[in-house]
Amino acid sequence: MSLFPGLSRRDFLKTCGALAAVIGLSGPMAAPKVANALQQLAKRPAIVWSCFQECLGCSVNLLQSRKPGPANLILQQISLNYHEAVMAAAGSQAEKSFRETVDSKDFYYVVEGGIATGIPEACTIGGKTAMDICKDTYQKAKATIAIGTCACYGGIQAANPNPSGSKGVADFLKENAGIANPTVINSPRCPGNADDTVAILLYVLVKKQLPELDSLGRPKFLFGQTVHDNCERRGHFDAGEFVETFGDEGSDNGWCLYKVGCKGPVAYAPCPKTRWNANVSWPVAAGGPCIGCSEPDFWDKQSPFYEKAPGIRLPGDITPTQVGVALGAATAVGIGAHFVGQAATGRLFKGAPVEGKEEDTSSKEGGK
Ligand code: FSX
Ligand code: SF4
Ligand code: F3S
Repeated sequence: MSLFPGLSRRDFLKTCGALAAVIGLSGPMAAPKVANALQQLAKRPAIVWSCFQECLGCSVNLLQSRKPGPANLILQQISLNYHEAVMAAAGSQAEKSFRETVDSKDFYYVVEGGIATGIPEACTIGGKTAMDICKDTYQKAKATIAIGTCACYGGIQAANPNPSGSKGVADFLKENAGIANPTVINSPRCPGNADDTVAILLYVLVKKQLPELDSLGRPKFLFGQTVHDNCERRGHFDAGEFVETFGDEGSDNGWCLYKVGCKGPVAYAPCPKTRWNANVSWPVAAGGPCIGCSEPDFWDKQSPFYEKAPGIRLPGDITPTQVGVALGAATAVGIGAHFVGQAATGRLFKGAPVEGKEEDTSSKEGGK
């Protein structure tokens, strides 16, 4: 009997092939390797999923995953032991499942939403604040993934003036929970993309190590390039062909949206490659500019959303190609410098450290 009900062997292998490519495996044995790894999992990995300050869009994206598709495939292979919004259990039953799973220390932790640090009572579950839940659960997890820009960097709750003191998980752990060098795998975008999250989980499960992260905690295999790098309208940017106002001739021709606010040149995300809604489309393809939702503080720093990004010169100043080269070089230097800094301080490739000191994670699945 198939391990994956409703999925033919052919579709299963096809999906495994797509997943293999995303996590950087190639060659004829890549798909069988992923398929084998999934089938050989001794038991379904347990997931604890916390929902803090957010809009639930990240969960909705997971729940609406297509079939067959990466998220749907992995959903059949994990045990979602606790998820406030979608679990069947409630009240003390739900709390029991949460406690048992967390105390087992044999689980992966997914956080959706920011942490209210200024007004901790602004976000409580079962009488405990998000701060207490997140700190305790992080310390017991095999690895922690922050899904969505809210969990990564605070998101909309953290927009100026940030009344509740909302922060992303890593900043909260560092600045409010006394954990010097937390390891949190950030999977931003607003909402978080389920395919990204399952790709990260798969990477950890198949490769038995954490992915290489950029300076903002994002896996480089997913977030290593800008939207602009892979945009289907990039040829028009290079040719100096821009939409000047929505609805003009350039709009009809599918020209570049930079002048009407596209932040693709500064947004690190795989949107043009993996797209959204079962690969159907993504913001720029649909005619709207990228608003840089993969970046910290995008509500404040990338707005106004329909005005061009400051600091990038266009044809007439220097050539578009030079713009791309200059921008790429600047951002690459930024990432490189932070990455070296992280490696030097030993923050990369570590499992969840215990408070105050880094734990030896060599025996942990997901550690290195
Ligand atoms: Fe945040 Fe998730 Fe934005 Fe919403 O729940 S990343 S507000 S669209 O989707 O956390
Ligand atoms: Fe695409 Fe935006 Fe870059 Fe234009 S500015 S090429 S629309 S990502
Ligand atoms: Fe966000 Fe831009 Fe992608 S707005 S979803 S990073 S195209």
